[in-house]
Amino acid sequence: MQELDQLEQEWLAAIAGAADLDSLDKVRVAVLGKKGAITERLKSLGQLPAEQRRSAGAALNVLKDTLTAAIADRQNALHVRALDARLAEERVDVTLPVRPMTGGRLHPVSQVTDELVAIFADMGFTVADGPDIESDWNNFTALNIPPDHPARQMHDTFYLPPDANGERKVLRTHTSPVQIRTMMAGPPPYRVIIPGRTYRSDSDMTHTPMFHQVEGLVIDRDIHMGHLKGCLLEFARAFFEVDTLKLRFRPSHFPFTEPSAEVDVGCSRRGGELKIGEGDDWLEILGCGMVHPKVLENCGVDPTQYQGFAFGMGIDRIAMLKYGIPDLRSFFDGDLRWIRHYGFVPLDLPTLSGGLAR
Ligand code: 2NL
Repeated sequence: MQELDQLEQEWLAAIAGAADLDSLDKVRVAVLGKKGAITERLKSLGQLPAEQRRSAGAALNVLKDTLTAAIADRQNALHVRALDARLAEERVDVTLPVRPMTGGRLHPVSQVTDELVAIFADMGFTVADGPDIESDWNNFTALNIPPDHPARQMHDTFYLPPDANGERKVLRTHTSPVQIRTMMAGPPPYRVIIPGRTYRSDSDMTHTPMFHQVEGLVIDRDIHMGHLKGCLLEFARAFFEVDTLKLRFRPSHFPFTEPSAEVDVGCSRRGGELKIGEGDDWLEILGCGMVHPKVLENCGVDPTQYQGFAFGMGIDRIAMLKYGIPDLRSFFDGDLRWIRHYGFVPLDLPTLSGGLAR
């Protein structure tokens, strides 16, 4: 008994002295574990004479309960202490003022992408994205561009080396494969826009091998070309910030839409200065059309029940038009003086209520 009292004092001291959860666990194993001191003593009770066995067993069990409770208490205390330490270390003073913005600027492509998202989100669109490296099927075949179609050569595609199955992946030539993925992933209705990087093997004054596109897709029962015109007119007026801006739809052709149209904005070029939204000149900004029934079919959408429109435009091009940037290739030079001149302050987020750009 004397011996147990002494052990109790020693072990309680060890528990109280454990500085962290790891050392506390070592004490627990040494005392209560499979080969722990209490466990071994309980096992050896059988060797005692019967008259001592009962009282010795009772005393050991009391000690075991005391130590178990002490360990649990200590564990709690250490948990709280660890949490307090973490909270103190990770404290953030949310009342601190924002660090003054001196250096960084948003690229006009990022700015215009944010503006597009703000405008279309306000109309109820969601934003989708997908990989830059695509299957031939998602990029061409599903879009009614079969293997021998001349559009494939027109696209000047970057092909990757064939994989083990002989499949040649491509750098997407437009963001349409993301619409294909969207339609394959679940049932209509769809109302999405997809801004992103696109690639074509083309490089001159007005083309870069990597460029940016935004495409939109609206599919539901009873969607018609009137919706297409209304949607794009609202977009163009919000984007160019001219309430009276006019659009002109010209018949065109794309393999994935029928009918198809190219869209011009009204503009003036008086005195060599381009002004968008006034005057009686026209400037092409995008292509669009009613989604071809074959494209819907390819994606498992029943064209007798659902139809709708799609559109696509070059983000780099509309950024140049809106912000008067003369040279496309300057977008990708990484010139600090250029980004200081044409860039945007990151904290001025484009919103419809607060203004798209300041
Ligand atoms: C342009 C023209 C366009 C589309 C893109 C599209 C996507 C699907 C189905 C049908 Cl999944 N159409 N996209 C439609 C018409 C025109 O882009 O000039 N882009 C720069």
